[in-house]
Amino acid sequence: MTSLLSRLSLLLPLLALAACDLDADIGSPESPETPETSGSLEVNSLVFEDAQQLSAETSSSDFTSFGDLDSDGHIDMVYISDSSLRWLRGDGEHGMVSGDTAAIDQAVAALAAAGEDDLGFTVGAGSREVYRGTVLPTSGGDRLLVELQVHDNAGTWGVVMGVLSPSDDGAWSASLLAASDSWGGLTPLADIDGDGLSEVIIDMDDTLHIAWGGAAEDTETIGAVTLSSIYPEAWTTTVDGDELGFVYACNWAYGVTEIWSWTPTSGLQLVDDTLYGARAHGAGLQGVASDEVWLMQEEGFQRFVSGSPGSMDFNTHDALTDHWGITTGNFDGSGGLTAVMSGTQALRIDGEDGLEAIPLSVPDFSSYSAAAVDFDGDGLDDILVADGQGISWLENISDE
Ligand SMILES: [Ca+2]
Ligand SMILES: [Ca+2]
Ligand SMILES: [Ca+2]
Repeated sequence: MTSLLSRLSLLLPLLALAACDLDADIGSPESPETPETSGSLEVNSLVFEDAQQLSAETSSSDFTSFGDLDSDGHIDMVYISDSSLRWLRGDGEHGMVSGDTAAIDQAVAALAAAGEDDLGFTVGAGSREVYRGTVLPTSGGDRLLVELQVHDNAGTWGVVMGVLSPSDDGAWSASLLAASDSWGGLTPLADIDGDGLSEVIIDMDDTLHIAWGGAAEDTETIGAVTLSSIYPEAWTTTVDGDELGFVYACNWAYGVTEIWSWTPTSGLQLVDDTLYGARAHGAGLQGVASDEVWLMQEEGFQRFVSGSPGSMDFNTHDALTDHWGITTGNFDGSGGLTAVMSGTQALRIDGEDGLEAIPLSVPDFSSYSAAAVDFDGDGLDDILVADGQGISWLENISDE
């Protein structure tokens, strides 16, 4: 286990970068089924402005997630640097400034301490590393999912995972969801039971649990997976008929290897364990309901087709020639998925017919560290690039 751990410690910063795009595909919360007739923003060519630097902060090797941590109506960016959670506040004037992390750091320390009973050891001084931080969209104030690797002074290690919640006075509180001596992950769901609070999936010890409302005291075990994954992804969507559930992609940092689905009626069902895809995508943020779930595999997209069990049968075939150079998001305002890569054509997924090419004008950017997010809130996802030069914004200025 020690050699695996040391290998993982080396790999984690790189793997986090690989996972960056996975969770940052933020689209419109509502995804119309038929954008042509819904009066949506859908545009038929994409135009992006030259890069504008938002911040000199560099985070090229960091996991990124987006939300509004201080409830001021402006999108903020959460990332990890030196094994700590950091955030950049969107200032509403096309800039980002470093957010104060003192209160968040205190809550992270409290979370680590809360895991000690389950782990059976005391977390040593300076032996706490955040390996993932994900925004949990929450009305009234976004919460944060935090995953920690901790050690005692003798080198025994474990994983502690929980939810950080903001309060009006700027303090953050920590709530423990799970602790274990093996790797696992958390991922946000939308509000499935309709009580107004998003749910959280806990993937730990080869078992999936739902923490209803993100509360440890309301946790339900829903079934076993082959192996708990460290960067799981899930999208809340209709899984079988009209029943809301989720599609779950196991990602052990090397790519998506298994897809599962769950509804209250059908429970946890294996959709496919024979695939291997670079990234899974919903048409929006993971904690927001999505009409569609896609897996990017080799040179095509595969779509989740609902059923009991569902399948990944719909395939766009070989439409993509360079899947490492693609950033996906709601770039056309339809709520569906659009893929942007270097060149003069973007690809739009048409649920019936596969992919449609549309004209594109975009400056060169490194898609490896890019994320889709509607930074200015105009309904069209923009591209944020986080690299050694800082954080840059490629504003989406496509016209209807
Ligand atoms: Ca904000
Ligand atoms: Ca709920
Ligand atoms: Ca925008």
